[in-house]
Amino acid sequence: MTSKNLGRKAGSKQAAKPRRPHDVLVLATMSAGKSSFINALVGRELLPSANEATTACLTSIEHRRTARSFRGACYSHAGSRMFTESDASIDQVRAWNANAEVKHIRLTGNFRTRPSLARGLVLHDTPGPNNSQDERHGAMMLEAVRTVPFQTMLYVLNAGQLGTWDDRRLLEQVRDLLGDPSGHQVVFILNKVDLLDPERGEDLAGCVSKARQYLEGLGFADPIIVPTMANLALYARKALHAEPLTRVERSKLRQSLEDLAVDNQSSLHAAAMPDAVRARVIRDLKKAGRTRRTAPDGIPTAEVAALEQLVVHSGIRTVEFLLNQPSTMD
Ligand SMILES: Nc1nc2c(ncn2[C@@H]2O[C@H](COP(=O)(O)OP(=O)(O)OP(=O)(O)O)[C@@H](O)[C@H]2O)c(=O)[nH]1
Ligand SMILES: [Mg+2]
Repeated sequence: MTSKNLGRKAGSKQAAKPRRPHDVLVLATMSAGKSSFINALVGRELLPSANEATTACLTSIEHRRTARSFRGACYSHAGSRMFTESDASIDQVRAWNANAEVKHIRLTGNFRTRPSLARGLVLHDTPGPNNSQDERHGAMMLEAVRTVPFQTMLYVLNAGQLGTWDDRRLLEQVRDLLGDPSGHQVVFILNKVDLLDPERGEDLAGCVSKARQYLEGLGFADPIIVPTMANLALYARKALHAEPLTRVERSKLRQSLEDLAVDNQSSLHAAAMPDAVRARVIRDLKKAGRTRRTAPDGIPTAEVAALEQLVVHSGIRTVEFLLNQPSTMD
């Protein structure tokens, strides 16, 4: 595999199938939550995430509905395949990511999303470029922007650190590299909104409006901004699959379910997006509230509806909808 086709394996069996490819490049400064966000979309903990420089390689994850497990392979800087795995786990991905000889990891599997995402979706995770310990992270991110044939860019903003110099520099770089922005769909993810404290004046609508001013000032006209809580969406999806959560994860999930019982629409109303998309997501929220889906082992049936509503409220469902319906953004 050469750096020219980092996104897709040319000549592979999948390329022969008729389908609409949709490559999505995920960019942000370090620790904004790119990998966490992708884990939430995939519905399982597949990519390592931590509050320090974590992702070191370009990691491409393709959604294949019929797959029973996540198949993986990693590639060297020279483009040769180094290792393969028929059932890749987060530990395997972590080991490949830590190997300095690995440049690119490819994974293929079924994203646990309801309703299912469109076929042909490939999410490309990149390293945060502002790692002062390792300049290769910045070079890797830039190479991904130049070589991945993406149609959509998800740019993750950290709601708790809006407008840092590093973020501004990266956005200016992205804007200049994109050239004509109308050639791509750009969706801004305003992640970690669970950290805002409305009682201290950090309200969500104000944060979205600040983000909008910031982005417009940098030349991104009328940006789509989706507030998200990637961590909570992943915890909810893990709970829905009866997967174990840590004590801290359980307590954060419980707290957000309590918050949701008080207010479950403000994040959807605060989002900067076309009204048609908002209306559709609010319909999904109501539908999730009425769900009668059988609960997996250990989850009270009543909680399934609340967990599904939390996934919608977390903003993840909005992004899934935007990815499934790119034309809504025209
Ligand atoms: N509170 C909160 N924390 C989050 C959220 N999303 C991610 N995090 C945390 O933020 C930290 C960084 O997340 P990552 O997903 O590793 O960030 P990244 O952008 O992939 O970082 P690099 O790969 O180093 O560039 C981790 O500790 C996550 O648990 C969120 O929605 N809310
Ligand atoms: Mg990462």
